[in-house]
Amino acid sequence: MLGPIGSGKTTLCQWLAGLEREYSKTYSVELIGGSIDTPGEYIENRGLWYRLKVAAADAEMVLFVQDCVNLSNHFAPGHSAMFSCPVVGVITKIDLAPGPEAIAEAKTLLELAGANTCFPVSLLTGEGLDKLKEFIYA
Ligand SMILES: Nc1nc2c(ncn2[C@@H]2O[C@H](COP(=O)(O)OP(=O)(O)OP(=O)(O)O)[C@@H](O)[C@H]2O)c(=O)[nH]1
Ligand SMILES: [Mg+2]
Repeated sequence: MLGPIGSGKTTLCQWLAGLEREYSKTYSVELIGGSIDTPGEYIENRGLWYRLKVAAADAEMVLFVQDCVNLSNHFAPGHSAMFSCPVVGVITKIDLAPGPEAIAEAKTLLELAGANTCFPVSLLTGEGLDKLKEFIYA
């Protein structure tokens, strides 16, 4: 899981592992169920990108997580090229989206980063998670 601070990485890990959703700030790389969670600081600070590469060394898939409320762009164009496994985009907080254009903008950011398949989800209501899980575990 990789994405800006507060984008929903830990909450998504908790959903995927069937755990209670409980806010917990991520300070280091952590294993939650079958997911590798990373701190948002690792993408927001270029100097720490190498840590993401190390964290993803044994991953089968990388999820770029972007929420559609805070649309500040921390991904580089073609960011996915840094990883040797498939990269998928997850657009979170669709329950808070001010309108469909916010979701479309988040999708554009993820596509520019190289995540060509994107899943809009709400980690509050669970909307969209079935499709994402189907894709991940196929
Ligand atoms: N309404 C709503 N809240 C969400 C959603 N996803 C995450 N949140 C909330 O956003 C906050 C931050 O979520 P986290 O999962 O901790 O974010 P993170 O990406 O792990 O953040 P860092 O550990 O700081 O990098 C929490 O209070 C979550 O409950 C969503 O889809 N909808
Ligand atoms: Mg976290």
